[in-house]
Amino acid sequence: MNLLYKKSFLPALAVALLAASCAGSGPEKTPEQNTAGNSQPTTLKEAFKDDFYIGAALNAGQVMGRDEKAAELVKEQFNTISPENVLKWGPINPRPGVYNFEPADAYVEFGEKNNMFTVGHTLVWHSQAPDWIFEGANGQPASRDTLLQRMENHIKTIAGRYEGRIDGWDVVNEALEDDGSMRKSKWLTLAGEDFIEKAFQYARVADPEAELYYNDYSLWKPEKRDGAVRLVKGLLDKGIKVDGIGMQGHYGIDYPTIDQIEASIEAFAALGVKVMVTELDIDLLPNPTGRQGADIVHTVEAREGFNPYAEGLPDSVQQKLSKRYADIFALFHKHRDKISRVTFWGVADHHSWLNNWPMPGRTSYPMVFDRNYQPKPAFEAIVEAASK
Ligand code: 9MR
Repeated sequence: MNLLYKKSFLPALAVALLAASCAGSGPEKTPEQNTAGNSQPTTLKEAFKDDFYIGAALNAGQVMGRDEKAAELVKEQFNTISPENVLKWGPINPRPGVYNFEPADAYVEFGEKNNMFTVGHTLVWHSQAPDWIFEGANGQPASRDTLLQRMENHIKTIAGRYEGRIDGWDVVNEALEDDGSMRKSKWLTLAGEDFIEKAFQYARVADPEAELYYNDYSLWKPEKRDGAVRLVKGLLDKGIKVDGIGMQGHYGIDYPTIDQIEASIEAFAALGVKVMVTELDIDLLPNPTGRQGADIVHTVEAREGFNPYAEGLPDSVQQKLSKRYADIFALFHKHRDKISRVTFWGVADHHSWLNNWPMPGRTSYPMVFDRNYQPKPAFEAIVEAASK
């Protein structure tokens, strides 16, 4: 895949080529030249530069100068970013007419300044969507027309504000149930199934150049994979342009299988759209929901029982994590002709949402950088996977 199509890379490329022709050396550090003095690249973006974009989701503090260490690490390691929360409907437009653009503006500027492929997440979602969107007059639910009008206005306002500056939008997020049927969200029940095509149409108008994606979790599940294929094929058949499918990638240490992930990469690529891994992390902690129902567990006793690595990660588990990341990245590397981007959902371990889900206050280790912003053994394992 050619990573140089992004407009803003072109001037950088010209400068790099000019420098190379003057100095007689390549534009980037080559594997032979890296500072560690060995033959492995020292950054993820270098390791995968011929394969796909590689990135991280950033929080508000990281783009607003409150976590310089994370910001530096991101600049060093990644060439694409996603906004963890700042562009979602609730944070950016909590009440009618009230907009909180500052963190989102800072996010987009961060991407622009650092020549990164800048993702927008997300325009239409059932979660982090304030109640007022779905309310009509006199406490009644909003009518279909009102709801679609609000959606159009939202997409026009947000995608329009960043037109030409956001490279790809998660237009619709998580519209499917795990069995592949449409999620019974307020979007579906109040507006009808075509809310999805409307969202894509409005987004295309608001920013004609941006790539537009459908994004969801557990897309490795066969029924949900089929549901996503049906959904996106249906849109494409109607002439609605969908540029890619985002497989979120919130994986466990022992699920899904590599074959399950591979089957989804292949099924989505067969539709002729880009495949992206958009929210990658690997949860090492026991999941209480399997044993105690779906409720979040709040008692200290219960949390202690489910927080086994509060004092640190044993080597044996660290190695398991490395092996798991190695296997997953070997798969991504194998399918680099289909995958356009891989994005971690966070930067270092302490930033991850998995410290607070499905119960608050645990110590989680899902990323490849530790709480001191240092690469974990999984980092080396990933770099190694790129070289095979
Ligand atoms: O990481 C996000 C967390 O900070 C928010 O509280 C949460 C709200 O629902 O959303 C998290 O990000 C989600 C993403 O936007 C969509 N896919 C699932 C992610 C993890 O919940």
